[in-house]
Amino acid sequence: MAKRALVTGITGQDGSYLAEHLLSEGYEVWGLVRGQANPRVSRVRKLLQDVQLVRGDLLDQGSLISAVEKVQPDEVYNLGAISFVPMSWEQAELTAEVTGMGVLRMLEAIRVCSGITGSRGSAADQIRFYQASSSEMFGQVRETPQTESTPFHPRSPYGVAKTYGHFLTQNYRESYGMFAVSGILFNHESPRRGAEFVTRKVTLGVARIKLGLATELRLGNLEARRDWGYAGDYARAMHLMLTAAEPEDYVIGTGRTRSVRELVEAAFTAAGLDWEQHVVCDQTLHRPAEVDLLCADPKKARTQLGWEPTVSFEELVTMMVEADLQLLADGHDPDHDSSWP
Ligand code: NDP
Ligand code: GDR
Repeated sequence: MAKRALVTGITGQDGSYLAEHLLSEGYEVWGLVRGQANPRVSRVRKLLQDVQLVRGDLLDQGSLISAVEKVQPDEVYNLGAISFVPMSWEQAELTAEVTGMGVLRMLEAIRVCSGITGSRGSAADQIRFYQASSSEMFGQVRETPQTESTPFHPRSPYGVAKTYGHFLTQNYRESYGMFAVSGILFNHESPRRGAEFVTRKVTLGVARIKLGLATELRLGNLEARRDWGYAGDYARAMHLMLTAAEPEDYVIGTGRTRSVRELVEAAFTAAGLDWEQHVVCDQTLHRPAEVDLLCADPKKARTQLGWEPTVSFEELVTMMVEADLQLLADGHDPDHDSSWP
C-alpha cells in the first residue's frame, strides 16, 4: 500500500516541491490548508492535482487532531509557519503562536491520535514527524561553518519561535520515543519563492527593469551573508531524514556563503544589466537585529543520508531570473496574482 504523507504549509514554496517529490516516490499526499477563501489554494490545485486537501490551522488544536484522524498519515511534514523574518517583529505574538506553538499542537495531535500516553510509544506503527527548523536559530554565530552542535543565538522573534519548535521536537523524541526529527535548513530558493524574500525580490526586480517596467530596486543590508541553495534539493533532504533508520537532526546547506551584494551582482549580470545603475540602498529595510553570516557544514547529511545539492548558486540565480522574465512576459505579476511558474 502507498505510504501517506500529511504536509502543512502545502501552499508555500517548500510544500510544493516536497509534494512533487513525495508523489514521484509513490506517496499519497495530503496538504493541510487554512482559511475560508485562501487564494493560494487554487495554485496548489493547479500545480499539484494529485494532492488531496484537508482543512486545518496550526492555531487550532482540534483541527489538527481532526486532520490527523482523517488522513491517518505515516509521515507528517510540518512546514507551515509565519516564515518572513521582518514580519516576526511586527507580529511577534502571532509568530510565536504559529511558528512556535504550532509545532506543539501538531506534535500533540500526533501523540493523541497515536494513543501515546506518558511513557514511550511503540516504535511499530508510529507516525513519523518532520519539523522545518532553520539556520535563523544560529543567529549571532559563534563558529562558522555551522553544524548540528553549534549553539543557538536567535536574532528575531521568528528565530526564537523556531528554536522553541526545534527543542520541542527533540523533547517529544526523548520523552515519548517518537520518530520526530528537525532539518536545520539554510536558505533555499526557487522560481516559486515568495516575492518578499531577497532572492526573489532581486530576480523579480531585475526582470522588471529588463522589461522596462521599473528603473530601480530598493534593498536593505547588502553585506549580510547567506548559504543559498535550491529548494528542490532541500525537499529531497526532508524525505531522506524522515525515512532514515534512526531519528536524527541534520544541517542542510551547500557549504558556501555569499553576500546579498554578490547575489545582486549575479542576478543583474545574468540579465546583462549593471546593478550599480539601479539598486538603491534603503535604511528603512534594515532589520532591528541582523544575522550577519550563515554558512552550513552539511557533512553529516552527506555521509549519513547521501544527500548532495545539485544546483549551484550561479545556476540558481540564472534559473530564477529566466523564470521571472518569462512570468512577466506572460503577463503575470506576483504583486497582483499568485501564479507559480
Ligand atoms: P512559505 O512562507 O512559502 O510557506 C509558509 C506556509 O505556512 C504557507 O503554506 C502558509 O499557508 C502556511 N501557514 C501560515 N500560517 C499558517 C497557519 N496558521 N496554519 C497552517 N499553515 C500556515 O515558506 P517556505 O515554503 O519557504 O518554508 C517552509 C518552512 O520551512 C517554513 O516553516 C519556514 O519557516 C521553514 N524554513 C524555510 C527556509 C527557506 O529558506 N525557505 C529555510 C529554513 C526553514 P497559507 O497559504 O495558508 O498562508
Ligand atoms: P532570511 O531571508 O531572513 O534569511 O530568512 P531573506 O531573503 O528575507 O533575507 C536574507 C538577507 O537579505 C537581507 N536583505 C533583504 N531581505 C529582504 N527580504 N528584503 C530586502 O530588501 C533585503 N535587503 C537586504 C536581509 O537583511 C537578510 O540578511 C529566510 C526565510 O525563508 C526563513 O523562513 C528561513 O528560516 C531562513 O531563510 C533560513
